[in-house]
Amino acid sequence: MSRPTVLLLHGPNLNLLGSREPDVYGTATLDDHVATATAAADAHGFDLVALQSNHEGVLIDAIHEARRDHSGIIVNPGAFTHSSWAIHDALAAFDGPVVELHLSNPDAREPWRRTSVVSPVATGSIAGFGGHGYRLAVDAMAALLA
Ligand code: CA2
Repeated sequence: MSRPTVLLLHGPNLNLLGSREPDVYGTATLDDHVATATAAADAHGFDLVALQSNHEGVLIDAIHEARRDHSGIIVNPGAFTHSSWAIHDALAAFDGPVVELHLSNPDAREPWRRTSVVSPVATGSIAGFGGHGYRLAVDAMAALLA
């Protein structure tokens, strides 16, 4: 029997991780985080499919395709977290569990980061734990899929 798959989705500028703002986002690259999450998922018996895009429509298309292809979604929407009702609507149309993930704690930063339009359509949110958040997000997803 084939293993379930979970979409690990990253939004704009997260491809720059490790190259700038290490005080906020750490020194690990996006590939490092994907490798951490992939190993954690493997231990739980599911596979991850990772995608990063700087383009809102690409992210929305991936969420739509997840309706057919994936059991759950772990998503760090980047700054779209705070503005994209289109990503909100796409996630609302996904029937499985959605884990919202942030490296930093947006609530402890600038006031405009305190609103997430993704949180209302996420099963739960993990923020502020840096790279460790990937393990927490995968553990949460495993519990939700069990
Ligand atoms: O803390 C997070 O994970 C965020 O989703 C990161 C977003 C930010 O807009 C959210 O408020 C919180 C920004 C990602 C930008 O990442 C960069 C990485 C390195 C250099 C520049 C930007």
